[in-house]
Amino acid sequence: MTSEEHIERTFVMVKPDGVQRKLVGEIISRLEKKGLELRALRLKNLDIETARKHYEEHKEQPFYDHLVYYITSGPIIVMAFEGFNAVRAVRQLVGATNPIEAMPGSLRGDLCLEKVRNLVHAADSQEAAQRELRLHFRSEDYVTQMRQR
Ligand code: FUP
Repeated sequence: MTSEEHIERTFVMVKPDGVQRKLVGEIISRLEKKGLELRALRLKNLDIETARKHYEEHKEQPFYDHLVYYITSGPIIVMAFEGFNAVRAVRQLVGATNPIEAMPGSLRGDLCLEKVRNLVHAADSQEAAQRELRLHFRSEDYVTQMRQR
């Protein structure tokens, strides 16, 4: 293990198109097969206020209102995954923002076509991961240990 490799937690969301297309299992499966561990998971509808906070960094962008509208349009899955360099590992598995540019083999590269309906959101830095995990989870949502038999 080098100094750059450490266990971290990241935030992942299956967007409304992923839930609607029944790709939740496929998405979780690919992340788990990579070796990442699921620590928290909820199926929910995002309220507008939380959606606005989630996409705060884009609030000056012309597509901001559409992003908020879309992400609140149907159920989503929010997840916390843990593992070595989890932020970068998940971003690699998710692929580029525009699915046309996402590499084949990545989730977006293999499974979607449109920029807004691009299946998955994943935190792009450790700071973003911390912020997004705090926004979507409470401390009691995390499960870290198997119960002793
Ligand atoms: P990503 O981190 O890959 O999810 O992408 P960004 O945080 O840059 O963008 C967040 C969302 O905004 C994307 F999922 C899609 C949408 N978006 C647009 O609709 N148009 C753009 O030009 C850029 C992003």
